[in-house]
Amino acid sequence: MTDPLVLHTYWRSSASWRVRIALSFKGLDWYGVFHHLRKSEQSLPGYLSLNPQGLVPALETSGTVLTQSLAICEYLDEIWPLPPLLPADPLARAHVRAFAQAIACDIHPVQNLRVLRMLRARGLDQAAVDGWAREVIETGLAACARLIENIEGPFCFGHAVTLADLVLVPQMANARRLGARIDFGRLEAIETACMGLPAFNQSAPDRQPDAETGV
Ligand SMILES: N[C@@H](CCC(=O)N[C@@H](CS)C(=O)NCC(=O)O)C(=O)O
Repeated sequence: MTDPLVLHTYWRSSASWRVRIALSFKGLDWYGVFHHLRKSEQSLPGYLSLNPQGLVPALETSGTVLTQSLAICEYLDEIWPLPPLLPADPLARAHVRAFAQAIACDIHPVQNLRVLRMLRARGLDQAAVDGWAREVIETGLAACARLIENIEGPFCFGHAVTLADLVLVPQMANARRLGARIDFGRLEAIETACMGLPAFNQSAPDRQPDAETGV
């Protein structure tokens, strides 16, 4: 595996952040190609030829293009198994995946940029659109907190970082940016523990080369 890993990313994309954490957690070198989502660069023909969905992230590796952040993270975990992103026990793995998918499938897509743009295009004013995003995040994260309420930290599933943490931390940042109520003590404690690790804080949005200030 000698070809470079090329990540198509955007600094504030939470799905891209998941993959940036995974790459860093595995100690992998990569370089980024940046697509400015608010300028709709993800919809330009050149990028659509790589990812017909017009979404970031996408990862170029081994002569192909991988899409979907969770699929990318699991691919990285299979090729570079250490440190692992999933527990060894099948039941524990299923719980971790369920938590990750609760965010990646049931919260994030409903408050994604293109959905919020569609709502505005259909006549909702900005306050109503923001309220939609906040409600989706608050109800979704409250359910996530309950999913792990009986598990001791510091991370979602105990003493080891898992895929669940890679998905939770970027979603917490989205929640804060969109003004959602996130006083879910346990989730915030997990976020703090994760952000104390280089893989999380070095891959954070404001530390990316394409980061903008004041937006
Ligand atoms: N399920 C996809 C979601 C990807 C996604 O929604 N990416 C967002 C940024 S976080 C995006 O590219 N949005 C552009 C748009 O909505 O047009 C994944 O996990 O990779």
